[in-house]
Parts: sequence; structure tokens; C-alpha cells
Amino acid sequence: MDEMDRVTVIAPVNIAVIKYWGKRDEKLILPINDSVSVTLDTSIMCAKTSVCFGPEFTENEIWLNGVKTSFSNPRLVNVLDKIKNIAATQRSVDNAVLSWKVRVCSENNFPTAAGLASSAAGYACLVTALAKLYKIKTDVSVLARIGSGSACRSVFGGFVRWHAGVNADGSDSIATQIADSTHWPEMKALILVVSDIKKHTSSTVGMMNSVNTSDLLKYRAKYTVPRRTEEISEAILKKDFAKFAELTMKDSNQFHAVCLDTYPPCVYMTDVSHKIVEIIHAYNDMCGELKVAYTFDAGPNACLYLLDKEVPTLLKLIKYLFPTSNLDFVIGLGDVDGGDC
Ligand code: 2P0
Repeated sequence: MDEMDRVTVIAPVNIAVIKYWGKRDEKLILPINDSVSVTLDTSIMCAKTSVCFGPEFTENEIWLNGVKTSFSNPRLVNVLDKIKNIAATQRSVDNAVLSWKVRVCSENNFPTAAGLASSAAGYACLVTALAKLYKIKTDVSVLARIGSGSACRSVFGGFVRWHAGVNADGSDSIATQIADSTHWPEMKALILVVSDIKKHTSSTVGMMNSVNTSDLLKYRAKYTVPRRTEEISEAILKKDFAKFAELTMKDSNQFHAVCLDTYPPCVYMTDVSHKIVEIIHAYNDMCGELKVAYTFDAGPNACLYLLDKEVPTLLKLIKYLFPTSNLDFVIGLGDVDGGDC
């Protein structure tokens, strides 16, 4: 096989501060509200994907963390079809190449499906690698979105906003950068892995149930998120940590309130997660200002945002309160393809 027929890409994890929860179109993966996230440095958490194709392959194959997995996942098929269609339109590869089968090998260096944005990094990686393999020119954030909504935010570094858009075809549902990773270098994320067990309700199913049953989600999408998205973008640009922290914590809390308002409820936070919330509020009260913000995705693990000068004290506190835990790590902000995984 020609070396040109193999591409490897690394993509970072992003952790939302204004959460995406709920779709208006399941097939195109169009959200009901904008969301904002922070892209983390790839040194500790990232996905790495290699793709290749060739006339000798008899079927499409995907290997996830060393295990061969079915390629029949409709999202995977959809992403590959879409990329091949673009390649055909742009005539970026020979027609014969379009009939070749592909082989995908993807690895994460962090717990999969434990609410640590593994699908975001995974699909961002996959579509970027496939777009390079088929030599197409396109907005990879749109392709990533079709794989997994939050993945569209992982194609940019720094602070990123995913615009819900209004078009029925999803052409304006894209991610843009609010500020790059050098804008606020003091900003750090401290990840506390409470559990790496796979979640009961996948985000996809959970958000579908929320759209169908939660009144709070309707209120959130219409009134809360539009205001918070503007406010947090401004806080990021002004480097106003207290405002950033307040909005981040309130949005995490409202997202989990929506999960409880869903019928049947989806419960992602555990007693330990709630303990962490309590500790952070007590810490901020003790400091007399907001020094640390927590946020929880569709899982029990905490992501704390804080400025670097606060990291040593916070780490000491966490070690004191959770002496047996060795599952915490500090990460800076990152870029796309920013280092070895
Ligand atoms: C987010 N989450 O904004 C929110 C917060 C989880 C909680 O995006 O169905 O895996 O593939 O579009 O992207 C998780 O949702 O769901 C998610 P699909 P995805 O990060």
C-alpha cells in the first residue's frame, strides 16, 4: 500500500461549559440550542485515528481500542457515504478509489463512554482523517457533527461555540472559535475521574427522552441558553473568571435538572459528584470569590475549571478529601493536532 493511502490524526477532547442537550433533527444531528466548550490539551486526553483504504480490502473495518467493532453503525456509514459523495463531486480521487473499502483504527487514552467526551474526540478524528484520505475540501465541523453532535466542537482549539443554526439542512449548524488556546493560558481543567464505568443511558437516548418529556428543557433552550451563550462568550473574551465560573456551574446544574425532569429520569451524577459540588461551593465561599467552577457531563466525572495559581491548593484539598483517589489530572487548553497522544 502507498503511504499516501494511510492518514493518522489526533483530536482533542472538549468539555462543554454551556451544554448541548437535545436535538431538533435526529438524522442531521441538529441541536435545539447553541453550546460552548473548552478544548483540552491533547497530551493527556485525546483520540488518535488511522484510516487507510485499498483494493485488497474486502469489507469496511473499524477497530476501537484494539477491538474489531461492527461498521454497521448508521452514523459511521452516514459519515463515510457523505465523505465519498463529496469526493465524487470534487473529483478529488479516482473513481476506482471510491469503490475501495476502508480500515479505521481508533484509540482513546481515557475512559470511553464514561461521560468524558470520547465520541466527540473520536468522530472529530475520524472525519478529519477521512477528509484527508479522500483529499476533500470541506468544513470538517459539519461532517464531525453528523457523527456526533459535540464532535463538531473538537475540530477547533481554545474556546468554541457550536451555533444551533436555523436552516433545515443544517448548513448553518457549525462550530466557530470564540478565542484560541493562547488567549487565556492561565485557564486549566482539573479532571476528577469518579468512575470509568459505562453510563446507563447514552447521551443520544437521554437527550431524545428529554426532548420528548421535559418542560424545563423547552424553557432552557428558549430563555436560558441564548442569554448564557452571549454572557459566557463575553466573559471568555474579557477573561472574567468569576462570571465564567458562575455561568459554567449554573449551566451544569440546569442540565442535570433537565435530566431529572426527563421521564424516565436520567441520573448521571453520583453521591461523590454531589460531594464535589458541595466542596467547590464551600471552597469558593471560604475564598470570598469564585476561584473554581465544576461541570459534569452525562456521567459522574467532574471537570473543574480554575486558574493555574489555584491548582496546587485545589489538588492538595482533593487529595486530603479523597485520599485513595489517584484519578485526577490537570490539563491546559489545547489545539487540534497539538501533540502526541
Ligand atoms: C455537551 N453532552 O455539550 C453535552 C453535555 C453531554 C452532556 O454533547 O447524540 O455524544 O452523538 O449528538 O455529542 C453528549 O452528546 O451526542 C454531549 P450525539 P453527544 O458536551
